Amino acid sequence: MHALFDTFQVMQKEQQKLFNERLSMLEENERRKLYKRASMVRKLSQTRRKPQEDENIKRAKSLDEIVFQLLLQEENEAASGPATGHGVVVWLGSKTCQVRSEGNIVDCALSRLQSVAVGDRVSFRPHGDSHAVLAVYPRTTVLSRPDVDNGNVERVIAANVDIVVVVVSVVAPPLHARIIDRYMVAIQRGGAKMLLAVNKTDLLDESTRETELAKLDPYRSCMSMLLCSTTDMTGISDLREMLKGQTCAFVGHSGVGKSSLINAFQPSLSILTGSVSEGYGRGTHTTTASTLHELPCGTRLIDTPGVRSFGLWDIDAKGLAWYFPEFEDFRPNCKFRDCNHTHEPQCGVKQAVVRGDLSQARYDSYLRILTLL
Ligand SMILES: Nc1nc2c(ncn2[C@@H]2O[C@H](COP(=O)(O)OP(=O)(O)O)[C@@H](O)[C@H]2O)c(=O)[nH]1
Ligand SMILES: [Mg+2]
Ligand SMILES: [Zn+2]
Repeated sequence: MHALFDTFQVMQKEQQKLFNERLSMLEENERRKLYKRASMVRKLSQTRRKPQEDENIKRAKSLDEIVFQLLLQEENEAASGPATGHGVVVWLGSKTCQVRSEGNIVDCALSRLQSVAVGDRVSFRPHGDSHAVLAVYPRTTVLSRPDVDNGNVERVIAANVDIVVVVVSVVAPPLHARIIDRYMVAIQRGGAKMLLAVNKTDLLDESTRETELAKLDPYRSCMSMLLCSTTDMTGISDLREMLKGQTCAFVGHSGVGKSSLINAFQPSLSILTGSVSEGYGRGTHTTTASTLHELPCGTRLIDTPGVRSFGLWDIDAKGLAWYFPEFEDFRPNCKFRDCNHTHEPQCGVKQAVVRGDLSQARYDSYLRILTLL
């Protein structure tokens, strides 16, 4: 039996058990073939950025994931027959999802073991009075966070996204810059690009403008940033241009204007926003389920529910600095090759912070995240 699960946190316990069982039923050479196929699938799909030191650990983990997917796919096909269609998941409920396939919306039921995210490419076939998802194809990028109730389970917020638009607002709600650092780590880990959209700039006046926008100074040099407002349409045409033809997820705290921005893009969508009841009959004030909207121009926008906080998935203390790209220039000046930039003497990063070449706020963020890992 393979020594599989030391680093295997991605699947839930139940899935791990099932996976072990299935794998032990296979002959050694079948098992080898399956792993070979999985490694080819991964080569074709994986472009995620990873810290170099962690390469081996991460590799083993995601290969098992792919093997598990292949096993499930084979079983599903053996039980019910080959796929009748393919498409992209555009809406996800608790036991069902909607798949857009050749212009139609197909309702699919999900089994307990299937982990599907908005943006996933899937195959399906008719099953009972609905459809069943057969295979979830390997993801090119993900935006993940730990499950709020069970931190050992990965929650994929969106899959196969080119650009994640992190939306923050000024004044109401006031700018919370800390969440930007956390998103920036998770987005790089998952392989997408990042754009920071600073919304509600119409609320800034002479007295608040300078102090509010100064909070963003640490980010100007390390990410793309756009000031915008859905009230006076500042920045909307630039945003449209930057996101053209791409698949984009809008993320951030509640009330910052994610749904409003998507509406500003394409008013005919008329997504409900703000204090109006939205979602599926729950009477809440905000977006309750992620939804992918495909615009006539081909751009795909994923609206996501607001978050209270944003935890980090599968980031370890040793690799964290890799996700602070501006540290990289100063790393060669560290005395120790494996410097964590904390207590070590002769640390190039700390020296750069003291000289003012690196932002104190970003370095503080690094230390704060480090203590939580
Ligand atoms: N003043 C102002 N209000 C905005 C702007 N964008 C959105 N809002 C308001 O902010 C509230 C929350 O917007 P919503 O799009 O639902 O935020 P979400 O929770 O991030 O999706 C609503 O009342 C919107 O009308 C903006 O640019 N300026
Ligand atoms: Mg919303
Ligand atoms: Zn250092």
